[in-house]
Amino acid sequence: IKRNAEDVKTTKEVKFHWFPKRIADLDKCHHLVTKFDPDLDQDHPGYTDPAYRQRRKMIGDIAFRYRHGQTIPRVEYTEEEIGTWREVYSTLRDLYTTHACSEYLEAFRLLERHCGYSPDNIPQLEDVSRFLKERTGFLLRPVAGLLSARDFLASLAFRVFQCTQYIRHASSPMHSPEPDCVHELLGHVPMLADRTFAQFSQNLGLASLGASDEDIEKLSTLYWFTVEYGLCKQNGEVRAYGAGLLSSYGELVHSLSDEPETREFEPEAAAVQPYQDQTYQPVYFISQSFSDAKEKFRAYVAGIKRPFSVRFDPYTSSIEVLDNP
Ligand code: HBI
Ligand code: FE
Repeated sequence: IKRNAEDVKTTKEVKFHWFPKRIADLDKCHHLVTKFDPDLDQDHPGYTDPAYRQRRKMIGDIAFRYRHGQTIPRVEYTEEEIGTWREVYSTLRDLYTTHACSEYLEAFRLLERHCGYSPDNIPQLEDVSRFLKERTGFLLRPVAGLLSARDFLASLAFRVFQCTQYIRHASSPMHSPEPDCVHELLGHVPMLADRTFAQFSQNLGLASLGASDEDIEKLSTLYWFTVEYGLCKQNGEVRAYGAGLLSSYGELVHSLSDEPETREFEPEAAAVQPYQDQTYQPVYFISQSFSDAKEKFRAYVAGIKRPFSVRFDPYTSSIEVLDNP
């Protein structure tokens, strides 16, 4: 029996969180978390720089005005911003050959060839979005900062990645407390061009729709230890696929050194592992492959209780809500 979620709520008196059913509903998934905002976080390198905060606000306004289906406006980046990008790009690029997984490397080469990835150019979200659309159906939409986990995960259910467009402060090119376009473009985008990884990301999103706060917390933690900080096995070597690693020189080196503890990826364990958002992770999880991670995740999700189940209809980019038998 198919019916919409509001019906389920009224007839069964089961309470669960609102969630987007159509891709255009993502216009309502814009709740920001101010934890690392330069206006409020005294440790943010832009906190004492009004010009930086002004610029970030201007770029953030693009995201506030954006509606699904529109072309993402281009940003003309300043020389200083491009300088920051260049510094991170050239430093990380040399490490990728030995530290990034093969899926990442393949996509990165394509992005350099077709999408304006180069030390002297910050790629435009609209171009990258078109590229991803052709590869895996993923779309980018601009976002003004760190989103709530619920809104962020919900967009993944529609193969939409909410992507910041401003860049970190020039005084600390190698680190940003909040997501910025360096993190998104060098960390996330190449992996979203891989079919299996894209499916894994969407499955995480689908599992989050209407989930309890407790389950959202677990899914974010899982996201953290896979999409952000995941390692994988490749031809007997360990390589990085997590975006937090691939966009941070220091942590990328650290994660593949002898220092941290590594464990085989198990969703049950990764979902409750305490994590660090201020310094390097003390522990990383290694997947045998993305298909393996995907299968293990599927089994894990089957154990999450929801009074309904969801299915994504790719023809209409909408969610069908189905009764649980
Ligand atoms: N918001 N803009 C943005 N980018 C992210 O990568 C991001 C987010 N909000 C939450 C989040 N990532 C994750 O840490 C999980 O909580 C889902
Ligand atoms: Fe991220």
